[in-house]
Amino acid sequence: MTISSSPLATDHDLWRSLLGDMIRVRVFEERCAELYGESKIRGFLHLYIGEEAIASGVMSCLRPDDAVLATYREHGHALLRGVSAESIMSEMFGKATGCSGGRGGSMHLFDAATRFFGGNAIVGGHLPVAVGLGLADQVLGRSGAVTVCFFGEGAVAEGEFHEAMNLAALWNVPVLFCCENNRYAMGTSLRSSESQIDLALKAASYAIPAWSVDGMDIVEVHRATTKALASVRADGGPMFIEFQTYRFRAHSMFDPDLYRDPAEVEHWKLRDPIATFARRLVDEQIVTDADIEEMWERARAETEAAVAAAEAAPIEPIDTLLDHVTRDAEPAPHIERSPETTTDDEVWP
Ligand SMILES: Cc1ncc(C[n+]2csc(CCOP(=O)(O)OP(=O)(O)O)c2C)c(N)n1
Ligand SMILES: [Mg+2]
Repeated sequence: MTISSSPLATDHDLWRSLLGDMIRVRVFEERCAELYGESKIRGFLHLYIGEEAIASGVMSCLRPDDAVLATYREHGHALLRGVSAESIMSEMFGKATGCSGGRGGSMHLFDAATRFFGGNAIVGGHLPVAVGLGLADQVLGRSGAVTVCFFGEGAVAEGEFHEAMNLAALWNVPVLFCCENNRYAMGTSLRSSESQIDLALKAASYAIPAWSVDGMDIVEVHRATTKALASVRADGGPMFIEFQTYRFRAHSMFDPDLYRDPAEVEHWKLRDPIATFARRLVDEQIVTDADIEEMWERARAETEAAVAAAEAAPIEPIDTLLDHVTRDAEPAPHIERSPETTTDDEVWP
């Protein structure tokens, strides 16, 4: 699907706010990278830098009663869904005030109040969950509500992708599938792993209307999402958008990024969604350079306040350590324990 890049004659407030959204995500994540270097954030950390136009464009089209699911590269999605920077940062610090109580970390941000269903670390694992949420809306008659499911192109190699596409179409559930195709699944390029790399065609083969959109252009993202959501809300059935994008950083903080030609990375950086959109808005006299500098300043202030709150927050108290932990009341019958083995009951009260 191609949408012309005609001047942005109307909706100036919207375009300004979308630029501000992308900047918020960029600033937050650049700070996260620093904090990782200082071991304030530990475990895994997957940055979305370069892909901000997708979450910013899509999220701006959603209603409070919609549901959102994303992958482990989800800090920006959570932030733009309305989860506070403070509770996200605290979660990444493993603090009790984090949105998942400090138990999830970077990959497992959750927030029931904004219907943000993760933060999912298993590739493709949340697609069937999205279909289930959409089915619940349908069965409960919550007409017009849509479940929006973000996932990387690596998920198309998983069985869950195909199961989810099939059932979403078969049961006509209101899900918007947003495939963030950044061309690599860790170090594996799409070209080297899939015989069919037209991802919209894969979705269409399940009778789901599907488009491919430039994910580096927030105007295209916003316009395509607006149209797709209108269709899902009206007809109830699923839609699929492939957003073509690129991550500027390595897969995660552990990845030496040896599989990409540096020239390819530099080529994509020329299409930085923030820099290109900022230039366009200045050229079209929708914002000034001073407005843009103010957006960066505001985002820095928001992020620094979140860091300060996360630093000051308490770690999980020891007496809640076993909350949310479940186990079978009796050991499974096939497990034989030798007398020397410590039993569960000795460890867990
Ligand atoms: C089922 C499963 N297999 C393997 C992994 C290990 N893994 C973590 S991220 C990743 C790559 C996923 O790439 P993609 O879906 O394109 O998302 P991206 O990281 O590019 O945003 C893999 C294979 C996993 N988390 N889950
Ligand atoms: Mg990918």
